[in-house]
Amino acid sequence: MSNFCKRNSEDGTNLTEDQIQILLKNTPFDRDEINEWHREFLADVPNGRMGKYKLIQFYKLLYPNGKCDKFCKRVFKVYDRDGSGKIDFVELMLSVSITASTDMNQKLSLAFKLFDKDNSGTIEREELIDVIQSIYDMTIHEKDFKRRIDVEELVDEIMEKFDDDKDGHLVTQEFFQGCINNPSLAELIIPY
Ligand SMILES: [Ca+2]
Ligand SMILES: [Ca+2]
Repeated sequence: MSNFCKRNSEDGTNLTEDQIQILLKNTPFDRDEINEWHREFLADVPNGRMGKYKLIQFYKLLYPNGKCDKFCKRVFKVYDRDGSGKIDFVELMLSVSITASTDMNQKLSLAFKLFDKDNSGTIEREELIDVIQSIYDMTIHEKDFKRRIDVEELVDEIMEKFDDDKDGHLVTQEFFQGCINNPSLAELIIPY
């Protein structure tokens, strides 16, 4: 029996009770919704392990005229919590539920991870430029998106307003507080 469960959880096509419990605890979805999401996930990703290419395809549906590759590669790294090189159903649901939620702290903490490319625990100017540029490459062509913005200028403004101690690094507190105090800037840089 235990071997059977283990095999199922490893091949990613079955939801274990442990996984359901994690999702019930950490997402707004109930058991039926989780099972329904899982069925749809498997219809799209039959082996239960989503690779980078699949994620890029998904974003291309959302932004058919944008360049999604770079942003997707970054998102993929953040969603792939255990660094296995694939996104499983639980990882996808945990991240998607944050982007869909109204919990500002969770959203900011996901955004912080997105920007902190080298996992140093702080966000640097170059990281902001790089990630914001990739967001714009993806979204700029959409007609409802705001006019083209000079990314370097935008980043200068962010550093000016967010970096309280002017040391060139944004710690979590500076990033969170900066986004809360400057909602119009936050809106430009948080892609969900
Ligand atoms: Ca960093
Ligand atoms: Ca600082």
